Amino acid sequence: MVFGRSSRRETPVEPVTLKILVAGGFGVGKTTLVGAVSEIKPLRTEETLSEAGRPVDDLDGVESKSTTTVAMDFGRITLREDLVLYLFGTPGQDRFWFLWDELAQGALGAVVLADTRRLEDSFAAIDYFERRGIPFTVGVNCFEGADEFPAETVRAALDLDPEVPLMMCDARRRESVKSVLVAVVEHALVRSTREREPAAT
Ligand SMILES: Nc1nc2c(ncn2[C@@H]2O[C@H](COP(=O)(O)OP(=O)(O)OP(=O)(O)O)[C@@H](O)[C@H]2O)c(=O)[nH]1
Ligand SMILES: [Mg+2]
Repeated sequence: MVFGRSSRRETPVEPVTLKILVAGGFGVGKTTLVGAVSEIKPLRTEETLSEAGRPVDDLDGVESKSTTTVAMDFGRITLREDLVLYLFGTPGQDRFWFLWDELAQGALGAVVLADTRRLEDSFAAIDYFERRGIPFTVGVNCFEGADEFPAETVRAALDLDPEVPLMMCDARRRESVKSVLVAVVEHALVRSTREREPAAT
């Protein structure tokens, strides 16, 4: 038959879409991470760091940084044809904390990025997700020039629960970021399955 529609019509797969937050301290690489993996042009809300902001903007370790996120980053990545992640990068500076509750609504999980030169900057993000029971994975962003520490040392310094995954990553590399995102999704799924199972008697 020349005309007519194929009887073997493929039903398009409706992907599951999940919301993931990308959090962590100031200048730890959140905007870079979203930009590295997003398959759409990431939405950014960058403002120039000004001379006036110097007393409050702590640039130790990221001296070359010239802009900062003032609302959020937004990007999208298809992990599998039936699994799409929407990434929401948070602003790193304390003065934007009021935006977090809005951004966290409906999030399946989160990545907390950490920089070993300023680990304490990521404490607040870890506390935030722990308190709200939002599953998260820690990605240690390996900046050049930063001392390398074994994962166990970083884990102890961050006082992480044993079940929280921690991995080394490079926020500029797509494959590296993808592994962190897969870890977040897997961790969140394991946790939600466990919570749904009736407690063993
Ligand atoms: N060497 C190195 N530089 C990085 C890496 N990730 C980010 N950077 C640089 O670090 C700086 C900070 O990155 P951003 O992505 O803006 O950090 P952010 O966490 O979004 O910062 P805020 O939104 O201001 O909190 C930028 O100059 C990046 O180019 C990395 O893995 N290695
Ligand atoms: Mg940013």
